[in-house]
Amino acid sequence: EATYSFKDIEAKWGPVWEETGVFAAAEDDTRERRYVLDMFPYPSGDLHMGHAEAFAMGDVVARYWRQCGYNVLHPIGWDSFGLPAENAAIKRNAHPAEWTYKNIDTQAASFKRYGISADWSRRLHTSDPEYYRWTQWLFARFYEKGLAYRKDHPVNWCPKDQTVLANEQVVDGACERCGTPVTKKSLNQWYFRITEYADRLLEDMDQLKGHWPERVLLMQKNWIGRSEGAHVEFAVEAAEGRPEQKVTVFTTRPDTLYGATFFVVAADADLADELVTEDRRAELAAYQERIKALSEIERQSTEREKTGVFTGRYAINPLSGEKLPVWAADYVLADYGTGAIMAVPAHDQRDLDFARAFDLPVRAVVETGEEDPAETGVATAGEGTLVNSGDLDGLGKTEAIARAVEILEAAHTGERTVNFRLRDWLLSRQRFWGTPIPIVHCPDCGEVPVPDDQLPVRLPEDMKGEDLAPQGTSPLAAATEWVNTQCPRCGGDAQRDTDTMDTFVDSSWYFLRYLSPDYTEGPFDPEAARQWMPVGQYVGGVEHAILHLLYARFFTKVIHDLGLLDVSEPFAALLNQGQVLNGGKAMSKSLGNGVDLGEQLDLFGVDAVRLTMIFASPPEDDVDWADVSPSGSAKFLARAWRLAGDVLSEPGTDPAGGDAALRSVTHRTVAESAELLDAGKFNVVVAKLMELVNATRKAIDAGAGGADPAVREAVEAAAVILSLFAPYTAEDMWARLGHEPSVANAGWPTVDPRLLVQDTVVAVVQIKGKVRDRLEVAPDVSEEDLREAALASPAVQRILDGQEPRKVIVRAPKLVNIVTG
Ligand code: ANZ
Ligand code: ZN
Repeated sequence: EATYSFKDIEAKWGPVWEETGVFAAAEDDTRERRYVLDMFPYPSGDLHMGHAEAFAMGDVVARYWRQCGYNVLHPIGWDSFGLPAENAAIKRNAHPAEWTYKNIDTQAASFKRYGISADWSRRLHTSDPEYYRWTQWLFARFYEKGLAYRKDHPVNWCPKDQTVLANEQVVDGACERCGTPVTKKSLNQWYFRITEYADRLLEDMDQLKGHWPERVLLMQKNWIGRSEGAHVEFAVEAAEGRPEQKVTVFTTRPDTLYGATFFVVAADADLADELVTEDRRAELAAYQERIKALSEIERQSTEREKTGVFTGRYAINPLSGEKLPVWAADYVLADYGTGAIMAVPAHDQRDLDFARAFDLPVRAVVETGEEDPAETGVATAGEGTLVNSGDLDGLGKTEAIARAVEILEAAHTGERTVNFRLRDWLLSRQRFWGTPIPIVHCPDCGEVPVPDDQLPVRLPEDMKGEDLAPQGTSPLAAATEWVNTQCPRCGGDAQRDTDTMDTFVDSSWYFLRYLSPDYTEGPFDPEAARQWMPVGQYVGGVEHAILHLLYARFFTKVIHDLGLLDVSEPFAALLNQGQVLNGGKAMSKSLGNGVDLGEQLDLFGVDAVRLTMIFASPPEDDVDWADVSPSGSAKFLARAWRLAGDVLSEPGTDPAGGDAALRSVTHRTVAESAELLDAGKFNVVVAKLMELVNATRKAIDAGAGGADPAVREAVEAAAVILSLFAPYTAEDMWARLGHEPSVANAGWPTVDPRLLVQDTVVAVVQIKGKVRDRLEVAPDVSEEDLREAALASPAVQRILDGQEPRKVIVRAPKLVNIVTG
């Protein structure tokens, strides 16, 4: 008897797959195309357990679709620009490319060992000049459309990393990477005008409903943060030599205008400095100094005591004509809405807290039936009837909003508007290892894009170690030879832009480059995109729920608008796989609970690790490695593999006439597995497969013997289903069954519907020991279902006559005994 050795079969089949290129997508129009994509990895060290989980999931889909006969595209590549490479290079006095490409090689070897059915011929790295040439080309198109622009802006600045951080890279006021408290700094930065696409990014989520996780859609929606409301213009009265000035506020509640009792501008906005009277300027400056140290979270915290300073000015309410004192405070944010608000303390909690802190009046204008906010300190935000509000009196909230807007519009002091929480995408990074921004600054011509035929603007190759150390400006600024260039427009002396792009730019379009990785006329071949897009299944971690996915959706829409792409949503379906934990906690260096993937593979084999990942839980749930049993998986694989050695009939033997019970199990397993795979319940498929393997072993031992053609049918089906989870074992079974490689293209077994009909058994229902009904049920009916069926029986109900049974004893599938009285 041959014995199962994962080492032997891994060594045998890996090279065969590599040489025959079985997983390459074909230029084949006879089959429907499907695109399966895993979020590409960042090359930090070797693959880890998280990669193993995510890529096992994506591979199930790719392999399943291949078995179903689709022409499957399942590419692989690396997101290879970024800070860790740069930091490693500084430490080792090397060029970041060295570290990056060494790690990529390590990971690529591990992916091959892991048996990922990837099309290696399309491999890409975002740090290759052939790739970033097109990232720059796309930037140029964005620039032409006014979607890439520069502005001075206070930015989040990490004093330790000496770099600008996007809002989302600031966690609780600290740098996401190093934990240093973030400060503000004003810099001239590049932005993408993603806000122009806010509405479409929101609306098009309708296409994704039901195909993307609900919570991801919700996170995107909140991030975009659409608010309907109005702009209302207030005139701030002239004071001590200062002219009258119009200031607009954004409000979602124009119905509450008569309840405004004061006015607040963001203390750190220029507007505060413009408005403040001379005698109060020093006080404002001191206040501004104090709030600089606070994070946005702290500023908006409802726990914190409200702070602020009076500006000495008054604003006139455009509806009531009332004079409202203008304050500067930190709870109003400079970069949301207009940076100024009308404060309605009766109906807005933040305003009420402020009013109580500074003894400002509180006037309710919506009668909600709740207690007086001035007394309770709790603002009333609910529906109600307008009071104390002139023409609005007696109206409900919705009508009052409409009426208020009408009045304001007629008087040209306001209008309906929509405001978004989404900000433009800050893409400049003052770092070296990224895509250079393809712009030249000319003293005469200003900003000049580098012409397409001069792309890529390559990174200098002679910088390393300390050259890359963060200085506040980009390290590229010190590369004089690189920086000094000729203006593409006038030929005069000019300088290159020294910022590089946020690596999220690189990853916003990589899924398009895979379609035609060698294409030289553009970032991708539009014809290939017509054939392959959108991605049919995208797989990756929920940590990318907001930014990466939003940016990729934005890029897709812009590229669509450029006329290069039919679709305007890149990912038709999304799966967020769970995390791999150990002992109920995420693996981490500090907890010392890391599990080394390589060691697991050495111990149990690739297939056992992959099968364990899949079997442990539904794909979107976490897997606790402390609770799973790769050795159990390995035993199961050996059991399945041995079956292939017991098959005595020839390939192609007609299974008709074989063991009927086994055939029924086989066909039901195949049919149910297909349904479960379509529904993403991969773990249940493994359970079904285990049952099939057990049933087959039983059938062989019970007398059918290995010559029974139903046994071959069962083992072949098992090998095909197993190929989704344990490709090496399945491939070897397939060979032992007398077939040519690869099992990956064997084709999903055809189901004979006649064999799906399950036998039924008769369950007897007794009441107080007397037989009252007989029910036809499935042999594997659950106790619960049988109990329910028995109690629902008309015969039983007639006798019970509304009485609650005292006890129901269920012995599935044969007997239900109901005890009454
Ligand atoms: C008056 C009012 C009365 C408001 C009321 C609310 C309730 P969302 O829904 O998040 O868009 N606001 C506007 N700009 C702000 C800023 N820069 N910083 C802090 N708060 C700001 O919130 C819109 C509401 O938040 C606006 O409507 C404004 O307060 C406040 F009973 O205006 B409201
Ligand atoms: Zn010029």
